[in-house]
Amino acid sequence: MYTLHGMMCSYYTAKIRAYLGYKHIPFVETHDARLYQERMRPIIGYTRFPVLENDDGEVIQDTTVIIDTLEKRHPERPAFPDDPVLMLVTRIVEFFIDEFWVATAMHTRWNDPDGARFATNEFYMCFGDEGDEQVDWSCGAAVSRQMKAHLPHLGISSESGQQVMQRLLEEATPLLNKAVGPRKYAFGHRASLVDCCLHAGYFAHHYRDNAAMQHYLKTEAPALCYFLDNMQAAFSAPAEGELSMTDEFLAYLKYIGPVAAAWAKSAKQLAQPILEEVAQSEVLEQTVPTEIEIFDQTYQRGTPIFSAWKGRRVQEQYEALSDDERKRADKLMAQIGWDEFLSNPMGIRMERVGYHLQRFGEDEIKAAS
Ligand SMILES: N[C@@H](CCC(=O)N[C@@H](CS)C(=O)NCC(=O)O)C(=O)O
Repeated sequence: MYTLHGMMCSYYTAKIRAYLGYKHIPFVETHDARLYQERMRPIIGYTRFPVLENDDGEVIQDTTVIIDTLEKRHPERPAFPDDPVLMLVTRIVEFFIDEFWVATAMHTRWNDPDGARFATNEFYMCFGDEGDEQVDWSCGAAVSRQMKAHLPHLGISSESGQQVMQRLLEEATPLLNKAVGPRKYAFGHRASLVDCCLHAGYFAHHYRDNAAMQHYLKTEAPALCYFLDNMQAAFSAPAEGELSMTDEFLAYLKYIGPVAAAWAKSAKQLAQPILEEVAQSEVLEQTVPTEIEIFDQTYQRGTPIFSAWKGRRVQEQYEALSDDERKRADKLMAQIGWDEFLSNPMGIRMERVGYHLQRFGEDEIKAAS
């Protein structure tokens, strides 16, 4: 039996909850912050939600690593598409939603006073209302302070950054609302990992926080709301049938793809010199300043090297394709703006060792330089 240490208001917890439900993997979910601090934090070495604990003592942190591990261990009701080209698209969406889109979720939560009030109150309920606001994770006020401290490096404390996020939300959401809905998933009539990612992109913040974005979704994007409720109860989501690209989802990908690719490219360029310098055993946790051109504006934000790793995973999926698959992929990648990123590979690889990211083996470095 697995225990999911998460929170209802946590962006990434929604991805794993949907995944476990879809997979029919038995689990219990706990929102006990004290239990987390006492038992999980000493093992992982930092506080990050969600964490998955197995009865045999195994503790896995990071949604991507959790899903990679469980998908191998529990092949029934596969969440990864059989078609490697659809898997490539899944990795792109995962990269975008996990690493970039999260800024839209932080924006609607913390830059809307109603969202901030709602979230702070939730943190009080989860973490308690007595404690030192300056001491990490000691009470609701301390957690709110820490979360708000992320706004500058997400590029959403400036007015221009907020405008970029708002426009992205208002233009991408109607497209997704056309692509998913009742009995309708991103790749047709069957759910898969990409749906868990999209669900996470909206559920905890945009959909659940009692703020203007929630009202917008309920009034303007009812099919997407239906999908989000459906994925929250993903146990009953269908696991049979072929997955395929739909016209509606392709329209969504054509919109978000170039934004995601521009940022992946920028992260790659900035990560490369760091990777060339660091020792292999060094923990990679740098955040580098990145900027991309979007809507005729320069959007600046910090990019953790972790995001470059997620971009590298997209590239690895592409590199594993056969010649025929690559022909199909190249056509699609050109349509969604990922051709340039994928044709200029980053030589150096990274890997997760324990709960940290490190540069991959020495030989790799020599070969790349
Ligand atoms: N890459 C991680 C991200 C997890 C993450 O950032 N979780 C947020 C809550 S939704 C968190 O714990 N943030 C704490 C912090 O940033 O201090 C994953 O996919 O699990």
